[in-house]
Amino acid sequence: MRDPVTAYVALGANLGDAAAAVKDAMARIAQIDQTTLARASSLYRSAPVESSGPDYVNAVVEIRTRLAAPDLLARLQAIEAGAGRERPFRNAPRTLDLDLLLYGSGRIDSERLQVPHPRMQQRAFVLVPLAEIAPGRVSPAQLKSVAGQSITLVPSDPGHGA
Ligand code: A4P
Ligand code: MG
Repeated sequence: MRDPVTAYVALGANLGDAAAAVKDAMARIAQIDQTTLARASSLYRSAPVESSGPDYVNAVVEIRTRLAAPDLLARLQAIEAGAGRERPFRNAPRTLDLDLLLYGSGRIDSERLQVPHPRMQQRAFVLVPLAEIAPGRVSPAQLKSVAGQSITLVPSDPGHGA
């Protein structure tokens, strides 16, 4: 059996109850076989970047998984489908988007999967939550380069154990 790999998954949603969709997705990621949820960032709100519709809710989770990266992607896509994700066009508003950001120190460049995620360095909605849970993975210079993009913490609701 392969050793567990530390991986990071970005979560995003901007249709319906986006915060609930992101929290529910975190719970589903924790249930993926051969995988444990190690850390979850706070929830953040950000304006759509190269996309449309309402503000997004974004977060990042750290997992440890024994699944190979393509198998992990398949599990993530099944969770997206279960959340009612439709794909009318690229970057369409979405009920749930799960992107594999990092898979250990691996580099993957296949048609279906590119890791590290090719657009993560340009996006505050990825780098800010990633820096919260994995500060060693994001440099101050990288954070500074996206500082012009507005992103705010979603107030947590203590009544619901958040
Ligand atoms: N794919 C390749 N590499 C990966 C990877 N590392 N993780 C392939 C996940 N999937 C990967 O993705 C299309 C195909 O990318 C998949 O079939 C998979 O084989 P998709 O989720 O179906 O399509 P998409 O969401 O339109 O593309 P993608 O790449 O997820 O979009 P982006 O570039 O990530 O942008 N603004 C804010 N504020 N917050 C957001 O969360 N998200 C996007 C999505 C745009 N603007 C946003 C946000
Ligand atoms: Mg995606």
